[in-house]
Amino acid sequence: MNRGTIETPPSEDNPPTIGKPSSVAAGIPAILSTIKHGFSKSGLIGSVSSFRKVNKFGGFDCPGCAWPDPDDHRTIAEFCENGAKAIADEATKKKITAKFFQNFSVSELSKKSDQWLNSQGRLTEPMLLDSDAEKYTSISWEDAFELIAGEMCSLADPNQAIFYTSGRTSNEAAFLWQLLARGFGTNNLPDCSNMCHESSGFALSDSIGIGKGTVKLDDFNSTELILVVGQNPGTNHPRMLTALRDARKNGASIISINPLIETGMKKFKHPQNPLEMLGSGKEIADKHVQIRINGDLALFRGINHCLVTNGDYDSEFISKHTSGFDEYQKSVGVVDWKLIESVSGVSKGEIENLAQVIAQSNSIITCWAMGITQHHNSVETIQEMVNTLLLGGHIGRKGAGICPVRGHSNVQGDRTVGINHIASPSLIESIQKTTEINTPTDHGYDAVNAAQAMIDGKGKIFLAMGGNFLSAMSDTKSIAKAMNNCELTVFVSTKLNRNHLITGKRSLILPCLGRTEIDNQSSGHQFVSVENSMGIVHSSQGHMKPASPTLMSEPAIVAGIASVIEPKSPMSNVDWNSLVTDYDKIRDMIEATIPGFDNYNTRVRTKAGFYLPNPPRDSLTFQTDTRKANFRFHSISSLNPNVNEFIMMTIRSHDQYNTTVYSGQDRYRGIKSGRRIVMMNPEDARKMRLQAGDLIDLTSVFQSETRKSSNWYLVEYDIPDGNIATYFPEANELIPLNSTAYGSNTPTSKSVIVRVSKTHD
Ligand SMILES: Nc1nc2c(c(=O)[nH]1)N[C@H]1C(S)=C(S)[C@@H](COP(=O)(O)OP(=O)(O)OC[C@H]3O[C@@H](n4cnc5c(=O)[nH]c(N)nc54)[C@H](O)[C@@H]3O)O[C@H]1N2
Ligand SMILES: Nc1nc2c(c(=O)[nH]1)N[C@H]1C(S)=C(S)[C@@H](COP(=O)(O)OP(=O)(O)OC[C@H]3O[C@@H](n4cnc5c(=O)[nH]c(N)nc54)[C@H](O)[C@@H]3O)O[C@H]1N2
Ligand SMILES: [Mo]
Repeated sequence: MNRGTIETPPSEDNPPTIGKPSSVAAGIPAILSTIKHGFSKSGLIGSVSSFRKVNKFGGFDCPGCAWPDPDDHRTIAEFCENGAKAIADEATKKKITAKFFQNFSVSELSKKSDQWLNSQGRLTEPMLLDSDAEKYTSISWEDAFELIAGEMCSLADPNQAIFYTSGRTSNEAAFLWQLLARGFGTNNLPDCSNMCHESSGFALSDSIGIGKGTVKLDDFNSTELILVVGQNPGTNHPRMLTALRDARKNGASIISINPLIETGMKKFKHPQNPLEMLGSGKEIADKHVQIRINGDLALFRGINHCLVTNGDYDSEFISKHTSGFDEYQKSVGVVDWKLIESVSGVSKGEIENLAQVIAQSNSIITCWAMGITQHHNSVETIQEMVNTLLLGGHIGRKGAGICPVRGHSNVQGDRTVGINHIASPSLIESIQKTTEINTPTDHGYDAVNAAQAMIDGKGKIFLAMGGNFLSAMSDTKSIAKAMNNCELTVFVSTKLNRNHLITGKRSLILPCLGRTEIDNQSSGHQFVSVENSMGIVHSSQGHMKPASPTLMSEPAIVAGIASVIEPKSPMSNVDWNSLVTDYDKIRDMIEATIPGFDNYNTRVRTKAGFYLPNPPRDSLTFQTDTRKANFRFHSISSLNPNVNEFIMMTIRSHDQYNTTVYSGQDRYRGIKSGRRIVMMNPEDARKMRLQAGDLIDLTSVFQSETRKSSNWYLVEYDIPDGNIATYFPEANELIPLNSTAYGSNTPTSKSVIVRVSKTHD
């Protein structure tokens, strides 16, 4: 039988076209790009009405990222160029119907590019790929739910089912999803967090007793210093640039620590400020520290060494609120500067200067994202960055704190309402109380372990609430094997992606409503709720006509599956279908189960929503083993590539949303077309006898394994020597499945050792 494959990645026939990186982010090009995306994809009327509602009180939450909106005011449009792309992509007028699937077999579709798949439009009908079929065909919602329930109830062990979640899912849908998994009898709840900020959650829970940040947006207005580490806000969190610009206006210094000098950190023109639009843009970062990939633990060790040995620390805060300082002081007292300089690529003098700036700042915010979380030593690095803040007492103080900047717009909320492969005793107890579900106590699979279980034949049904597990995960070929090993794969999705084509024996696509669309249930027009990066829970309500009358909402799909399972294999006292007639009932159940949601239905209806409790921020209370914030010490580890090996990071371009590719352009970095590119330092290229435009092969080396990927074009770029950059998801096949961060088990998407050779050498 001929099914989809990943053996022939769609290659690019032409070399990339390259210009100069931009010096200013946003401004006129961003507005033009916004208009182009909004108008061409969803039509004039649709785009104007959807942009008007985005991130406004009573409107819908922008699906672009998890950056918060101001508490008390919203500017004319609290959205950005890339949020607009995400909205236009969902609001597209193009549709995929059953006829589309008659025209193409999955094998044919699997040979198309990611950009082509996404551009075919919204999924509109439930589709089944049957055991021996080569094409998807229509199926009714009832039959789809019967099929899923039938397969699930015939499993020998509930742990053979895996329930994946991507971070766009609302609190309401996510809460029901984890109830279904746990009611069915498993904690197999991997989610995109496992590939994203899991390292942050893991490190922070141990250091400060909560796996979240400790700042509010308002803290950016009164801070003296902001460190932006391993993050590219100009592309991935453009609304953050407004906060950075305002912080600078108020006198804050901003330091960017990144192997690349990203455009958003150079200059910014606010698209809604006419005066700024006329000028040459406001400077953002005062300083760029062009660190080597994976050099951050060494850099912060050097900084903390200086702070401790110079006596630049807050003894009162340390003795009152922290534990472990004495041992930490001893351990950082002696450092190997040669090692620090070679691993970080930053000189001792520069590190001493940074330490001085830090010592002199009365309030510091440290922000980070994927440049920090996707390495072997991410947890160690994050704990060392937290140590810097603990030394100066920068927690629970105005203008200061920890700020991991989340990615998917509700990834933090999904975790809060129970999407977690580990169920805490208190969660187990409260779920039992509200639903009579007996949650198993064993840990379930995270993303990497779920993939391994499917490869080993232990996982037989893979159900995905959104996302694109195949392309988002490391080691694409292994994940394809994992998918093919399943009896059934089920995808609740809005757009077509590669995972729909690399499936189990049988596969279902269940098309759902998106954020922008009206969700009508029997009690009327519903809203959902989400939590942003700073712990604010607020409502999100769609206003657009759904792409098709056949679409179901995510909560209704979960209830549809659960209510067919319930009589076959009783699991709870939940009346699933009644819950989704009115989402207030789901919120009541969340309130009864999850701490911090008191008066949920009332408070979520207030203008800007409400803050969830945050003990370190609110009262300097730390729910750790010592009941204090912990200093943790870890030795500096490094990757040690051999001569002629490079450390590769896989990053996002300006024209993609994770695995959704909008175009081959990366405007801010000056890439006009081409995604199969390798950014390399010109000096390294010369040493390797390579030049821009050469076609090259990449071979990753991990333990005794190698993985090869061909057809990459060389681009000379300002990146530290010994480092290269490629785009995610094209380069994911090079990242070994078992190459993960200690503690968090996150794939090391920013730390891959590769060899580079000219194709056909
Ligand atoms: N438009 C758009 N917005 C998005 C997304 C999207 O794909 N498109 N994705 C969303 C999601 S899920 C997430 S998680 C976020 C991701 O947001 P980011 O974390 O900003 O995304 P990446 O492109 O992975 O960028 C990582 C940055 O870290 C730097 N870096 C890499 N390795 C290192 C290192 O070792 N040390 C340091 N100091 N820096 C390093 C890279 O040069 C790059 O600038 O964005 C969210 N928002
Ligand atoms: N090499 C490498 N790999 C990475 C990363 C990296 O930096 N480098 N980053 C990692 C990170 S940070 C993340 S978060 C993951 C992302 O992993 P995922 O969240 O699994 O991937 P996405 O590409 O965001 O998922 C896109 C799909 O979600 C579906 N979708 C969109 N909106 C909705 C909706 O409202 N409801 C439903 N049900 N479906 C919807 C669409 O069908 C779309 O095709 O990738 C990770 N993988
Ligand atoms: Mo993410």
